[in-house]
Amino acid sequence: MFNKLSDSLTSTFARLRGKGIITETDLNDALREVRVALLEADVALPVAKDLIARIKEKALGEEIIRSVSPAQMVIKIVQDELTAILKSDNQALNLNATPPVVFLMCGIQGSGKTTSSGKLAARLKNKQNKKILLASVDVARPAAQEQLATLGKQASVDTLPIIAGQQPLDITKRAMTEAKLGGYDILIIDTAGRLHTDADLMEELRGIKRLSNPTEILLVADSLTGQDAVNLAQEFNNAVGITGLILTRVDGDGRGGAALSMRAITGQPIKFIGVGEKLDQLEEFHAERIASRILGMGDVVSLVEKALENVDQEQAEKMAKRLKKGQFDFNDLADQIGQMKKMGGMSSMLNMLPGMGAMKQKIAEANVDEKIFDRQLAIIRSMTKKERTDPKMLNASRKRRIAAGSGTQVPEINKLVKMQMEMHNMMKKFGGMDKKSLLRNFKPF
Ligand SMILES: Nc1nc2c(ncn2[C@@H]2O[C@H](COP(=O)(O)OP(=O)(O)OP(=O)(O)O)[C@@H](O)[C@H]2O)c(=O)[nH]1
Ligand SMILES: [Mg+2]
Repeated sequence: MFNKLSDSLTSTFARLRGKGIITETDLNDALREVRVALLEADVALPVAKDLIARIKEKALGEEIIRSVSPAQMVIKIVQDELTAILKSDNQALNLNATPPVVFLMCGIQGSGKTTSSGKLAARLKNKQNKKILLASVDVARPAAQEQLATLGKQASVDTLPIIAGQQPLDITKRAMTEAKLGGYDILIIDTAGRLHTDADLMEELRGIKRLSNPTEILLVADSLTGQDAVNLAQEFNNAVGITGLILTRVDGDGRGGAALSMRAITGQPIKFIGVGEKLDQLEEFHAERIASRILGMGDVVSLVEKALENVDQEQAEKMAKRLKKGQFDFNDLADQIGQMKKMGGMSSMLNMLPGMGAMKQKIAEANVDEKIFDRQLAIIRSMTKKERTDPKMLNASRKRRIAAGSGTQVPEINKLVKMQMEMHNMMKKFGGMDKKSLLRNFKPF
């Protein structure tokens, strides 16, 4: 569901990338697009505004000086702020009460309360070995209690026996007694989504809360909800004071803004996400992962860290010296290809690169084979020492000899020669760059 936001942000950052230095104008342009992307994804205006202000403050501050590259730094700041908005310390369910611990599920009609109650029960039973009692107090919709009983059966979790005609507050009292007497660890109360009026619904919820004293009041909300999400979350929060959110239909094609908005507006954590109709399709919420997904990027920072780890320090310094003089011959190219190989080849790198969707497609189109590194190295090894340091020597007959020696074809050698030339020209232009910039600008093909 985060694809839409992710797509527009990815194209914004694609324009930023490649830039050595980012001016305030660039930053403003980029942030304007980030803002549009957020709003288009249904992030509520105050939330988007606040986010942009924080990003701008950080990006213009001194943090950018220590950056990997200014563009990457901006992306990183955006990602960090998204993560900060989404993240919370108290994501785990609060079991801190004398059993039976009560969880109260609330939310509007059709948001996924009943399904999520079943999922949560299955999860707590299977993963934490808890003894769970499910109880539905939904007498507003026909067969609502039966629906929960069916889910309970599927999950092998007990449900409170149904007594026809009993009203929500009485059902709540009975559920409490049953949970105590039956030695249950947790009682999950599923509620109605709609009564005659919203005021009635809120009043009923307050009554159930008073009787059951829940440690968690979980607002179940459909992630496909657009701008309404904010009002909705606020309304429930004002009425009963929610302690957390369960976002459902994250498997759908919504625009992803609801998660950000509801989290920001209520200040309560997103505890779980529903990713399908089945009982086991409930996942813990991971802020970093969702922030990355929203940005449509891999972990830029870990990519750069990995790159730096793998670069042989000494070799990098030697290289830096040569670059200062604007030199780049086949020996240097061989070094670079070796480094690329060490870094785990293209495919593992691509998984960490930003905008990997677009990149991967390009790579697939270009039909790049990782074995290409070995072939390129073979070509360079088949050159004489002189040829390696003086690429201009490579005439047609020398190329034929090298092709025969390396088991390749002349066109491949031409490609490599062209690559060396391009690198050489680039190095001449950028002579004096530090090793980080060097890495960043190295394109193996
Ligand atoms: N794809 C998908 N479907 C879901 C998810 N969660 C719930 N659903 C479906 O949404 C529909 C409504 O779910 P319910 O759990 O009945 O919703 P509810 O909030 O209890 O509805 P009321 O009791 O009528 O207020 C069902 O068809 C569920 O299977 C989810 O995470 N992904
Ligand atoms: Mg229901």
